[in-house]
Amino acid sequence: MSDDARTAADVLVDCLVNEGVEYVFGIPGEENIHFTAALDASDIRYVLVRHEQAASFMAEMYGRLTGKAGVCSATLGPGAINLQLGTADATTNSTPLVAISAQVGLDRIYKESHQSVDLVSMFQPITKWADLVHGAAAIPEMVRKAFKIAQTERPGAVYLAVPEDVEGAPAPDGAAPLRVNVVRPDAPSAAQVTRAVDALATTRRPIVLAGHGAARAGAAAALTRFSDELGLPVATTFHGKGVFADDHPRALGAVGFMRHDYVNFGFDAADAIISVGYELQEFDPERINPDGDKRIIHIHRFPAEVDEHYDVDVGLHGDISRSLDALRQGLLDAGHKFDDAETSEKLFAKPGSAQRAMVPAQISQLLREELERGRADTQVPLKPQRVVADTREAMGRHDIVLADTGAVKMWMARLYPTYEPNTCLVSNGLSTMAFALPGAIAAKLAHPDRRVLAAVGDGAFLMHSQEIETAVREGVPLVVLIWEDDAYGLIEWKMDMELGDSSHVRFANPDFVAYAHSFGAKGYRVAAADDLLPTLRQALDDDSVSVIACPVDYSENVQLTNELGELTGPF
Ligand SMILES: Cc1ncc(C[n+]2csc(CCOP(=O)(O)OP(=O)(O)O)c2C)c(N)n1
Ligand SMILES: [Mg+2]
Repeated sequence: MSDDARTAADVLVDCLVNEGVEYVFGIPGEENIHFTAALDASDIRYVLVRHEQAASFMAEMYGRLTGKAGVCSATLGPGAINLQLGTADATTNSTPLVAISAQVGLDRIYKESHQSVDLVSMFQPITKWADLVHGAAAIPEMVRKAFKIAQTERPGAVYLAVPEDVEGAPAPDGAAPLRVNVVRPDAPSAAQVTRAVDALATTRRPIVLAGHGAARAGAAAALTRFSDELGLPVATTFHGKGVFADDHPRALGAVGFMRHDYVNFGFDAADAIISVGYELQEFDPERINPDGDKRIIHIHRFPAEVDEHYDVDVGLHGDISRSLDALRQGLLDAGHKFDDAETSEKLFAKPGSAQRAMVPAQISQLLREELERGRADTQVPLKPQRVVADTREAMGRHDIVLADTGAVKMWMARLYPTYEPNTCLVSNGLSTMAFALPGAIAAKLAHPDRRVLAAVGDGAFLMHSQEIETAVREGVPLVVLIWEDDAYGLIEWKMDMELGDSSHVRFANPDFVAYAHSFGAKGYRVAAADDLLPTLRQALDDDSVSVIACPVDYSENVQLTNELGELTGPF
């Protein structure tokens, strides 16, 4: 193309290429045809979707798995508005995402005009930055700024509106992408480390809480060293699942369930929380510090949010692995080691209580036993524990499962043993429904070498089932496991628990096998409990798109919350 024919849209695409963008997820519109054409002429793969909201979830999951902002694109007005749910989900889930939409031209944006709404104002509260591209010359700086903001801790979403007359304008002479620089974290200050060592010296039973930030920072190895050498137990948040392997002897499991779960016993007895990359949007700190009396060491890239149940004693701000290593060394040098043969008994025994000591192994044993009971159960509809056990059995350690929002998330997040970060993905910031199927498409594109499974409720599945067509057309193999209860199960659970009855939560489903076939995907129905594992294996080994409908018995839900409510600790 001669330089004369180059448009601002070409500059925009050059800038995306410069940022390392591999995929743009979206639906074109009349007002961004130059952008779409420029993408087509580039090495970026355009993944055409069937709903812009699904594009936003795809961009989010790509960003979550790679640390590089996922990009979604839509036309102005309705298309842009459809991008908002995944955009908000990305911001609340600390995930880098860049949403780009068209906007009406500058020649009419100031007046009442067809399809014109103030998109920038609509995106502002759900992004770290939202702005209108005022002219072609601004594109290199605005794109660089967008990616820098989206990808810098704490990551989140950014939105750019590109007016129709801007994208089609001639490219300004010399407009070219800017050099990509990355904000790098440093070591924590020596003074912070010393203060944290001193603070922990007065504690007897600290517990480590590893959150989403630890997963993003790649801090798994440092976290394991920290626990191993100091003898400290580790719980994770739902987003942190896998950053500390669940088969490690000091793993306590994931905290975040709506009731006092097994893992909470660890927090009940602790007098300090060493929190590693935890963000308060992941779950309310009141759940682990109800009296606000635990000493809190906050290790993250940035200072903590203010909350009366999260009164930080010392903050270590810097690279998370380096902070963990420095604190570990500081504690060892000062002679503080929390769990050797003599102290392990004391670790979880409340001072002055007759309660027998609880060591981490006893907590993880409760989780294991629940899963084992499920594995052996043969009833139909299947027990949730059986579905979780068989899903775990069918998946490899690196494979990726996305657990959608609903009762399904609760069962998966609390029970699914996870061994590597970002291999069990939930949305627990915004907790949106329906991200998992579109998200699975992006997960497979980000990691073609891994097998990907979306575990979704029947309610959430039908919110974005149209994306099966996208997966089939784009040749993206994945498995969708539908937990079928003919209801919005989580809401029914809450109503049953708190009101003793439920309303407006039950619905009918289509024939999921026929539905899958109609898209050219494979469809299975689990008729016996022992069918689930072989069906999962067959579908996962198959290089195609498969949908498995599995009836699930959610009478287990209220039973679980009742049991947990009565469980005071068999210790
Ligand atoms: C987009 C969206 N709408 C509504 C909700 C509230 N909500 C949370 S879980 C849930 C029910 C989910 O039902 P289903 O997908 O069938 O999963 P199940 O709970 O039955 O496992 C609802 C309505 C939400 N989180 N997100
Ligand atoms: Mg359901």
